[in-house]
Amino acid sequence: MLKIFHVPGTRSVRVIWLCEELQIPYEVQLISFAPEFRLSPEWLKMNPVGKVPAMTDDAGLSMFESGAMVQYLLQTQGAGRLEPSVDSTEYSQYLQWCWFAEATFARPLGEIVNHKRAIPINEQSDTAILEMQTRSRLCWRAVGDAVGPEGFLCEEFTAADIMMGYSMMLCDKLAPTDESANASAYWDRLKQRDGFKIAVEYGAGQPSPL
Ligand SMILES: N[C@@H](CCC(=O)N[C@@H](CS)C(=O)NCC(=O)O)C(=O)O
Repeated sequence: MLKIFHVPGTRSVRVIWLCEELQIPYEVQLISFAPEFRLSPEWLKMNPVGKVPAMTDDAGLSMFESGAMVQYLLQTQGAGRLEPSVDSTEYSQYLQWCWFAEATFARPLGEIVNHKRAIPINEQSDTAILEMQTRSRLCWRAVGDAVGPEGFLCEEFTAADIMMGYSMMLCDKLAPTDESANASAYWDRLKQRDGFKIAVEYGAGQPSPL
């Protein structure tokens, strides 16, 4: 059985959402986001930099990077679902958006979280937050331009939309904007998916870094 270590509002949402879409059995273990827990020797064995999420199974699997978990589950249990085939013309775009979601879009958003949580608020951090919001909104608009008024990142809904959905959620909270009607409508479409709704319900009401 897969076990997903989860804190509400964090990237484990992606993994739970994917399991729901693919109907992969899993269990969720809620953990604390307190630095004392995340930096404990016990948790550092699960995630060597003290972050969330982590995922294990009964056969010795142990992973700590959300995008890699998504890719691993697709390859081992996806049977071709939720990703275009490697020889399709859209496969390169699929990969690009998966990586963009975490490497480019989530990066300034993560900095906003850090500045709000861990760095004392002063004039410098305010300036940094504004700068990171501008960078995040650029990504929000780029996604809107890519999906158009009714679409997804590929011809159909794929795991790239799950990767991006978490980044859209962060942006909506930390750098909200109505600059792209397409992006706002896309975010509304993602929020309506049952898998997303279930993923964000785990631990709702518990402390969250968002
Ligand atoms: N690239 C990593 C990022 C992990 C990450 O930044 N997790 C956040 C929560 S969503 C965290 O634990 N932040 C705590 C910190 O950076 O101190 C992934 O996708 O799993």
